[in-house]
Amino acid sequence: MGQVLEKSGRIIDLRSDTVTKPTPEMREAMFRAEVGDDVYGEDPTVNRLEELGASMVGFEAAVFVPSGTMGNQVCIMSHTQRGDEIIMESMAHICTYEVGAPAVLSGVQIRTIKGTYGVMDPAEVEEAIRKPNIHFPRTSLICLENTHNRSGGCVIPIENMKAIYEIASRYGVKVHLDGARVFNAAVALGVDVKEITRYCDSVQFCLSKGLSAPVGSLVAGSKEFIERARKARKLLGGGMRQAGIIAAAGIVALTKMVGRLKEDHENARILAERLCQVPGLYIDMKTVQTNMVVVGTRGLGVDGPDFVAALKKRGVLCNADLPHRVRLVTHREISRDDVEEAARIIGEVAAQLREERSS
Ligand code: TLP
Repeated sequence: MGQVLEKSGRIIDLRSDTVTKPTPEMREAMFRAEVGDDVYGEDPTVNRLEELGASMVGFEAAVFVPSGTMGNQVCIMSHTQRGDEIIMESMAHICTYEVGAPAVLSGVQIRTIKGTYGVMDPAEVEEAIRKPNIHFPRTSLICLENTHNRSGGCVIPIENMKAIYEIASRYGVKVHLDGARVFNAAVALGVDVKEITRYCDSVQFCLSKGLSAPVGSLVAGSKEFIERARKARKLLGGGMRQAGIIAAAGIVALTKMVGRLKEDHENARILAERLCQVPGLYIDMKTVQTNMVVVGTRGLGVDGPDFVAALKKRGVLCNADLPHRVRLVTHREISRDDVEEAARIIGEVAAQLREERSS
């Protein structure tokens, strides 16, 4: 085992905020949760979570789904028809990390637009919306992602969302927000999350990332939309039974865990500032807006997966999200001390690799 493990006996896991475990308060709530069969709409804890989630993001209704991926897919399925085209940013989670699901499950094709820090130019979005022509598919949906994962957790400005939403409305096209980390965006902007979610027709947000619940996401929208989404969830096998057990943790996530996300953002900033000092590593500080730090390794002459493997030996876990880039994510189980320790280890590993490359 690496030095860190020898010294502190602990691993610093910066792979994702998905690794967070439920808090003692969540476990207590799970233990005590009142439950029923949710496919019959009879689980009081799920019903409470859905009402709470819907009201927090300013929609009429919500449905509890097992994952962010299912949340996005249920929304795509409910907004589109087979053969439609949906527009999103070229590095969106939906087209990068969801196994081609829109094509498989909904029979739609994706049209991508290259963004800057995850932000699409509204004029390009308007141009990409298909105008009537017998040859063209119908554009039925635009998907936004806030925060934007592959750009390093960047926040999509509210003005940009508003501009795209207004264009979409003019063409009768719906807007879905992949808000896996929308509460990180709200905290970073210092606004109520409703200020963000007002510019979409549906949103999915994850309870199991920085908010630390063990499982689950919510999909929110109009009553009529959520009825369709509930049916799509059933079709995908996501109709759960006594799901109040996990919904109980989700209620704690929404009521107790949002405010603390700012600690994760502060820790990410400190980590980024430290790593900026390491020769061979590249960080675009403009991307360090929430709880992620993406680090270019090209300057070290090392590719991302090799850097990940070298760090793992020293007890620091992270992921390579591009061939020459690693992603570090801060979360509730990463303290300020962990960040300092991780920065120190990453600096040492980088120095060692640099030396090896130059000898
Ligand atoms: N993202 C995960 C991995 O899939 C990459 C992570 O570690 O960041 N939308 C966005 C923007 C996401 O970042 C994720 C998860 C999802 C959707 C999917 O959520 P889950 O993992 O619950 O299906």
